[in-house]
Amino acid sequence: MTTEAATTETIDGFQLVIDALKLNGVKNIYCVPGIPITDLSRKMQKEGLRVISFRTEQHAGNAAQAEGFLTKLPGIALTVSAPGFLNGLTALANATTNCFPMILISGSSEREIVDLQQGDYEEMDQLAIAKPLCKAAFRVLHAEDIGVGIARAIRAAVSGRPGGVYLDLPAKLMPQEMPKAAGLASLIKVVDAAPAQIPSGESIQRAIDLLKNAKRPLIILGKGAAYAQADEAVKAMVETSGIPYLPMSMAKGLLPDTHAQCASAARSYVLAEADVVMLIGARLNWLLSHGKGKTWGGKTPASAGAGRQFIQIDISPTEADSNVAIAAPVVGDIGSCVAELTKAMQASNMAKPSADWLGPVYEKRDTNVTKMAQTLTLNPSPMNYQSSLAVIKKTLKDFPDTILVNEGANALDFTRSIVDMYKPRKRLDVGTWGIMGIGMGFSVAAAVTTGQQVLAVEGDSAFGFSGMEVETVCRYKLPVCIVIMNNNGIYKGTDKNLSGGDDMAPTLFVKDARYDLMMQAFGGVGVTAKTPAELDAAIQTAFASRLPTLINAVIDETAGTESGRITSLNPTAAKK
Ligand code: OXT
Ligand code: ADP
Ligand code: MG
Repeated sequence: MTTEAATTETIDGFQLVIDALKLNGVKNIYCVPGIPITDLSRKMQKEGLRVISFRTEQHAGNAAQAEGFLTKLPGIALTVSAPGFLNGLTALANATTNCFPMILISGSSEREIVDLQQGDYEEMDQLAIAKPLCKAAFRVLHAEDIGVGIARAIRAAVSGRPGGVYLDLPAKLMPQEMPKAAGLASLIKVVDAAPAQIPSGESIQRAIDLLKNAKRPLIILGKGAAYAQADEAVKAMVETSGIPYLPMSMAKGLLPDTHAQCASAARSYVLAEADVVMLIGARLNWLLSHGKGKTWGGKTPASAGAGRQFIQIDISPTEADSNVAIAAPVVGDIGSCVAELTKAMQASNMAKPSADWLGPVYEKRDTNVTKMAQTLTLNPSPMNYQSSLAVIKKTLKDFPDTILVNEGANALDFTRSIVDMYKPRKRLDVGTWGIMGIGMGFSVAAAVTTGQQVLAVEGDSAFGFSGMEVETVCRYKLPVCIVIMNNNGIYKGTDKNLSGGDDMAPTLFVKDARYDLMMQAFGGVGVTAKTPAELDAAIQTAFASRLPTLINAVIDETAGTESGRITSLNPTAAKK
């Protein structure tokens, strides 16, 4: 190449976007192609990014947020303009709500036309619409700013409290050319995007003072603690303290659910009785009854003096006091905070909780575990949630590396309490919003990101939200085994049309639907299981072959409860 040719060599927006993502360790792109990002998706694949193409953007977005939770790096979703962008927004908002890092990159139409509302192809002011639903939103207009745009998006997604970020790339940006050397020099490899945040010594001391004076201490581990990937440090702190702990749903397995200090099976008891509660990466939102009321034994929290006291470890300095007074906020990253706490516990020779507290907690737990074990041995016909989930419980015990994806109402709640988890970040579910539709997107990302076997336990309604993505599972030949808890409807299959008319009740679906045939349509394995033995055999075959499999597990249609375990949030049902 002549010197003259070298100086005029150019690079375009497509290549700069790809190079910037690769430079920052991005490996997977979850997308739905179309104008204006079809060529971008093709070029990404050509350049070695794994491009996983979905049937609807919501599920591409769900995959991106699951990858974010599993890896601590932002998962990337790529969509077309207006309608595709809107389809991706539910996932972006859900990621932000759950504190999962992801970046939604959308192509968009011409700014000049959009701003004058002149009716461009798929015209929409996407940046303005995305802003309230995510942590940060950026638009790049010039090729030379692509490096900065992607660096800012990555930092915003993973630093501090993680969340969703929107990156708007107008169609005109992609073919823009600039001198190659300057273009490459404009790319930024983000350094230390989520820096350690060390808690102050005073905050640690305040927490230790509370714990030392506690008579009935409790630790609550949330999904932020699982996300933090500080597994050994959390384990060391919990074990040094000797304090019983409760895992929130997606923190199950951070320490094995069979751990001697796990109080899951005594949940109501410990929440009502504990006098000092240490929250680690868990918010006092609706899932914890906002820290007050009946769940908490009706005791009023107080920042000083009598009543229950809270310690809250969180990376967000504004989380404390959001629902009740937090007597000892510890602000920092979980790894650093729990390491400091362990040191302080050891240095001060902090005593373990007394038998007066541990005795009743573990007695209650053991009684409930025994009661549950008895229920699980029953083999009613038709199969119910308990007898089918006894099989899944055994599966997770035999294959603890399996990633369990779980959604539904009863299908969610029974699975959470029956199926023990043994390893961190192996349970992905409906999270903070209780959102249906995460099933197939989360399953695809779990398989793509980790290579592990995935088992998706789905209510039949829940599955319907992302059911078409079984084609995606089959197309990429992913080791995903889907079990549909088929009870013919939402919550149960026996509702009546209150008008007495011919239409089915709004909570019902076609009776005895053959979801297994959907899987067969795409070359996957589809099986119906009517007994625990048939379910077990089908799962064993799926795991041995690692073939995409869907098991239509026929559940007693009378077995469910309205809204599962959250009936109290549904005032009409609660009165029934
Ligand atoms: O201590 P006590 O005695 O209380 O007992 C507790 C534990 O101690 C004990 N336990 C154990 N015992 C023995 N051994 C072990 N190992 C053990 N572990 C625990 O068990 C009990 C219960 O324990 P748990 O679960 O820990 O405690 P609890 O009190 O339940 O916890 C409270 C919560 C709030 C933390 C918990 O309930 C929770 O996490 N809940 C999440 C609920 C949730 O998010 N639900 C999903 C949303 S419901 C609804 O909105 C649905 N929709 C509407 C809709 C949605 N969501 N999204 C969109 C986009 N559109 C619409 C729809 C459409 S659900 C739904 C579909 C439903 O139909 P499906 O067909 O899909 O599903 P089916 O119901 O199966 O038909
Ligand atoms: P759960 O639903 O399991 O109770 P939440 O989503 O309510 O969990 O809470 C997660 C919390 O974890 C959020 O408040 C978030 O700020 C916090 N968090 C996330 N990552 C970290 C981290 N690395 N260090 C400290 N806190 C974190
Ligand atoms: Mg159902």
